[in-house]
Amino acid sequence: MTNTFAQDILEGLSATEKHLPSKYFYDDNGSRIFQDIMNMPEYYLTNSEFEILSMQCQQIVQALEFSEPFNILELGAGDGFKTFKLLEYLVAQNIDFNYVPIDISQEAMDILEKRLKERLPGLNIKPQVGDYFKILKENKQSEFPSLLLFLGSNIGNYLEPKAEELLELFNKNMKKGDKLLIGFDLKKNPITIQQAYFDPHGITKRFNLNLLLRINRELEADFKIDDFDFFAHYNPITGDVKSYIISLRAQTVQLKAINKSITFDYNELIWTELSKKYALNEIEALAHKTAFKVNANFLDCKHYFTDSLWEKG
Ligand code: AVJ
Repeated sequence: MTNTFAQDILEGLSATEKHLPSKYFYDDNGSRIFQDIMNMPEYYLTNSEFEILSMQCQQIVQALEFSEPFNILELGAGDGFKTFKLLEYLVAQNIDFNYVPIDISQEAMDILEKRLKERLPGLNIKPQVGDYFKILKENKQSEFPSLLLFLGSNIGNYLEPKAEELLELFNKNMKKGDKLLIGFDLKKNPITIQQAYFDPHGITKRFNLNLLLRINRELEADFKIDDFDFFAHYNPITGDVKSYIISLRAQTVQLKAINKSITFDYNELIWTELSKKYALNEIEALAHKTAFKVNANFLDCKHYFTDSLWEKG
């Protein structure tokens, strides 16, 4: 199950239709570029979810119906910017809870911990760097109820069978009555979505090409970044945004660390990411299929995004 970086990259680049896993975008540098994406006006997801978590935190906390103390585990916390408003509300209400942000970037967790300790001195925070499921499994032993946060539309990165598998794994590692607050980006005007992912500033391009730089560094490869470009496309029927790296020339790249070479055709594509958009009825169906019950949906005023509150039945 634990494929290494080298194995995953080689497998993806050896396929007839080349692909690379988007989870590898997030080295320290990639996590920083993702912060830049979240700050672009076109990337509406940030503001939509921020609005939900700041304007509706009272309703969200009410809907939990938890006894105190409880745990909040955030999967892929990043800079925790969106979650701040919810945490701030809980601290201001003197609600007794532990906040456990989890991320694969040590740098992101260090920054988050430092910032939260300054801004919310009353907060109980225990950051964890590493594997979601190991931490979730340990948390299942906790006597306190738990809220899992899987925000920011991270679920959109998974193909349907993988999304179901992941949600079933969450479910298995939760106690009856535990809740999951999960962010879904909703289907909307396709132009709005297209602009968020194929941005005019070239930031999302940098985010994608950074993966080639990471391969250069970690696998001693010789990708020439200027010989690659970026393309993203939204299909409003399926709800799929697909992102690609384009090879601008016929070229061969050496991966010295694993003694392999990869040949690219002129204009050949490498598929790098899926960012799936959902309709509310599709979210409902996904919850039921993975043994959850939907307690509530919290939408922003434009109806661009929902934080959906699920309960383990
Ligand atoms: C972090 C997975 C939610 O798919 O919207 C942003 C990543 N990719 N722009 C997304 C991303 C291109 C983002 N997620």
